[in-house]
Amino acid sequence: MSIKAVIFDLDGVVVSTDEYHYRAWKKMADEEGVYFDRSINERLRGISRTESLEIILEKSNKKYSSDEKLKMTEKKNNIYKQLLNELTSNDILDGVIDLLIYLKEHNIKIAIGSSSKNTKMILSKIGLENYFDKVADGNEIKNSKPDPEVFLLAANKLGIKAEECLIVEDADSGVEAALAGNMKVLAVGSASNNIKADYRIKTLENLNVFKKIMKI
Ligand code: B16
Ligand code: MG
Repeated sequence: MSIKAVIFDLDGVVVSTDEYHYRAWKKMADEEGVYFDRSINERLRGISRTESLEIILEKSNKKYSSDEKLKMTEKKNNIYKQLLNELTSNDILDGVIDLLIYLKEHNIKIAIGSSSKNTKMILSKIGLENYFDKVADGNEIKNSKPDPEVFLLAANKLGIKAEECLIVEDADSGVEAALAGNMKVLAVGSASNNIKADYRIKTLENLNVFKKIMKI
């Protein structure tokens, strides 16, 4: 089966917002007196905001009400959005633009499949708001990665069968989601050692990898 569409995760694949997520959660956790570090942060890749908070609160003995939890996710998101003010096209990760141009030249459809509810704002800040054929994000789904919902939604919007899509992911939860959706998956960055992925690569700078996968 040949690949007709590539669906990109956003945070950690197209743009380096993952560091901003870390800094925002860290500030929120410090203010609440909850322990948080970079290894816990790694578990949050691809996971929704509310589920991320539950993982962070595993380190706390205190019981929080749903109202308190809502306030904590709001606080984190406000800090995160403030940090995103600094975001420009310079934050697009190496190799991404060349790859998108290459795929468009070869009539491969491109989409975003992200758990983030800030997807549209981020795409606008980095100047790619009109670049993708379709965008599926955290505002449109009930179940975040490792559930395949966001990727299946993106494929559906593109009108391409799941098995004809290649997912590009930096999170183990996203690799699981792609496989659960019967899609091919290329793991990059933090997920590049994930042996469950069909393909693995450290960064997106090498177009030859795509030439082989896509047979174009
Ligand atoms: P937000 P992705 C995910 O985006 C991030 O990896 C994850 O760390 C974050 O918690 C999630 O989006 C929700 O983000 O708080 O902006 O709605 O990697 O699926 O593009
Ligand atoms: Mg990601």
